[in-house]
Amino acid sequence: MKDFKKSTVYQIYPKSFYDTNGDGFGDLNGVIEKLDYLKNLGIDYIWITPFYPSPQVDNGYDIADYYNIDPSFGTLEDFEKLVVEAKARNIYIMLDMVFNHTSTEHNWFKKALDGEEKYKEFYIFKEAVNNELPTNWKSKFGGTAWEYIDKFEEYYLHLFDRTQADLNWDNEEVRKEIYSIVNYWIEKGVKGLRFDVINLISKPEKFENDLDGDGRRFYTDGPKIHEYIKELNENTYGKYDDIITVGEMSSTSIENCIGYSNPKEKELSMVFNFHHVKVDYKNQNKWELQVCNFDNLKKILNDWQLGMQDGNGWNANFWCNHDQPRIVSRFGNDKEYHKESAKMLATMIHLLRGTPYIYQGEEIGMTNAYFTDINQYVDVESLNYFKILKEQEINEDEIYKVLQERSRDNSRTPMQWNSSKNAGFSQGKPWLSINDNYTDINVENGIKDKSSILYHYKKLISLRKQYDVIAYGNYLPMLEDNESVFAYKREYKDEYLIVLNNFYGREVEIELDIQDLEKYKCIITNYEERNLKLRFTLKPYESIAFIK
Ligand code: TEU
Ligand code: CA
Repeated sequence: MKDFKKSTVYQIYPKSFYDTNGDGFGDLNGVIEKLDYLKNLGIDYIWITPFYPSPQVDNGYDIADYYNIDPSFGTLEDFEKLVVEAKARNIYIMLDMVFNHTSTEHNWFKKALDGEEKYKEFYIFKEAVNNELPTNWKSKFGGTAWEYIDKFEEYYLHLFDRTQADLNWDNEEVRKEIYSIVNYWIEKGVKGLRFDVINLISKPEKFENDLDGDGRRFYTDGPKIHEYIKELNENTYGKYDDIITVGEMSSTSIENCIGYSNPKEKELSMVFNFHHVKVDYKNQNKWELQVCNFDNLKKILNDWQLGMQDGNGWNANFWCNHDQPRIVSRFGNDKEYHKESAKMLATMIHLLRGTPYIYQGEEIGMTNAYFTDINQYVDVESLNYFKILKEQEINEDEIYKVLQERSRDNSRTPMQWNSSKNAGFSQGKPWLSINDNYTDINVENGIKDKSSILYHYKKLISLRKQYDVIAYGNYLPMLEDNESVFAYKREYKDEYLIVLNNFYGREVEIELDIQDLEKYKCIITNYEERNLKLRFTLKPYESIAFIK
């Protein structure tokens, strides 16, 4: 059995990972073929984003059938083989469970539209109020959250795309269907579950306009959320002691996340939150640019580290996923300091208290796509916002600048395996353009060079297994007022860890207050190894960790 505090999770976006049949789409066999690469990296779990039958409006987060595999990804047999082959390499599979909504192509929704009352109750249909929409809530992908159905003279709720209808969790029948789905996959040998936007499932009793917001305050961490997660736990994964779970928590609070992840509460093993990856949003708006507010980043990460520790909660720590731009292009420097800044960011996040998640390609320093033509973009959110920003009469150059930084397609470009055609991802035409820098940034080059970003990640994964202080230690912020350095200490029994990270491309001098200097040894760095001193200068993007 694995200890999730000593584990590292690797996220695979299968559509962009490896294509084995030349149709331009990555597939499950592609994941199987690359298992040795992942074993070598040392990861413990693979989280695979949705591969179920889906019209792919939101790249699989619009599920039409929870019990099958979309033919473009393969078959159930392929999936079963993946579980077995992964296990043979001591890797477990974590599935992505999307239960806030289904695709409107799901049978439940189709039956609802056919007027079957039982299935209408699976969703959230409301009448107009004073000839207006039921509420003024906004979809997270732009526009209203309500879609009108003529024949019912009613609207249904969709917090995401109009083809992603929100499920009615207050209906016990819905909850039971969900338990069956989860148990079905557990029986197939799945050892991890990632629950998509799970803190949005409990809607308020009364639906009302949000006079100063987009509605999120009514359904985020909603009234029955803890009750529903406890019930889910009890009826599914809670019956086993070797299944780990992670909840994706949108706009949440530390207090709620302690509830979700404190083992006493019997809800989830750990939680993702997104506050630290919004520090470059201007006015909280993803579509307005601002440079990373470093003070804010430090404050948020320190508050979450300390808050979750005090409440015995557990964080899932990450910089990248399939919704986020590439971190080296974002808080690092993907030009002059590509290697240095990618390694610094890796060390920074992996040595925190919590379980680290790596998103495919992050371990070789993949960068943003920098697409220059709207036809290169595929993501529904990017396409919607391209229209919305145009309607706001923002000029096209500016819109491209925003998309180049914020589009989710940045993280979804195909994995760069080598410098051959299509980066070794596919023999056919890839569904999304490959980043031009693949001849330089790719796995094969990473394997050849012992000083690569790839080896740095490999080392971080093994350090977590080697030193208990990384897995279990207490967290203490250091140099809190420093404007360029993110530093912290960890302590566990008689083990001590010090981590120093320069977030900028200039030197910075720091002064430390530490006893027993000579007892500390360097365990990882992105420059030369050196000794700890009370006063020293960190080089551009330098990152160094010491252990006593
Ligand atoms: O994302 C939830 C979510 O709200 C965001 O990360 C979202 O993509 C972002 O706010 C848009 O700016 C999850 C999945 O990770 C995402 O891929 C899905 O599109 C979404 O849920 C709907 O299922
Ligand atoms: Ca394929």
